[in-house]
Amino acid sequence: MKIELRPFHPSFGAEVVGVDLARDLDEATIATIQDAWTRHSLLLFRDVRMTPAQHVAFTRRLGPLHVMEPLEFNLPEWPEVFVVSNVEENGKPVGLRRAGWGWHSDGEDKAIPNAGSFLYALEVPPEGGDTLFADTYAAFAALPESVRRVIQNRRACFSRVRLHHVHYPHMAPMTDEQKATRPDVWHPIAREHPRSGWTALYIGRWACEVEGLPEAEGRDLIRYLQEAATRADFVYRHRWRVGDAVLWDNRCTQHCATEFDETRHRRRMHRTTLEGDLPRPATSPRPRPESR
Ligand SMILES: O=C(O)CCC(=O)C(=O)O
Ligand SMILES: [Fe+2]
Repeated sequence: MKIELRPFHPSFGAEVVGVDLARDLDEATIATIQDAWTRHSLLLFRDVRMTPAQHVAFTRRLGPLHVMEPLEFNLPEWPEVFVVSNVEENGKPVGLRRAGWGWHSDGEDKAIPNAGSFLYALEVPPEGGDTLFADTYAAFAALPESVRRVIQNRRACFSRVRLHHVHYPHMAPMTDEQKATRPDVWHPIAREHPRSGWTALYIGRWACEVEGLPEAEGRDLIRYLQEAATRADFVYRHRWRVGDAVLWDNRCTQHCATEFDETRHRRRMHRTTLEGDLPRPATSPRPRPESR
């Protein structure tokens, strides 16, 4: 069957029709998916039925996989599969609750952030629990020239240690041992995508300081940039159906999980994660072209 791409938002995202992810796909199909992913940033596959083994096998065709740590919320027999869920079995949570309730990209607070993530819906609530996605190429392109000049060749500090209590108030504070494994990292705010060469606005909820600016000024700039990055017209809301799988690019999008009634409904998602590379500054910025 021929692969068809159906864009579902004016600026990014496409549904991929005609691929069975549970099969061993040929090189040409993988190349088509890679190319579509580079152009659209966000790919949606519907009515997917795949085992954890097939989920891992498909994602691995796109690049090396990242194993989330601590291992606590990964499938024991498939550590490459990270579970996001509010479900408990035998009195134990099967996955991380409330993962990503706030705008971010995966691994932004790590020295090598994740290139992509591939989230697969196994159980979804009848309402709520949507995921929002923001197009940060569009956000960069829309920045006023004066702001572009300020962020050009500047980095932001992303800190798990400083912001853990803000973003994960329902979790235990970090131990000294955990803190030692998550040092602050600095990433370029105008980031060049390693495949497309286009410039994305790279900021997120773990950003807390801007290089060369007094702390308060840096925080104000981060707030401004985070609003610019998640402007309503650059946001797509995904309402999950069981069997949906979304592959997103963490280098040029942000996402935000939204709440649902956790006392009444179950939500269970499996995620594989692609290893990334060291973020490169966009030394001569190149906004994404209008057409895709
Ligand atoms: O559960 C979701 O909708 C997304 C959670 C999240 O941020 C992630 O899996 O990276
Ligand atoms: Fe996330």
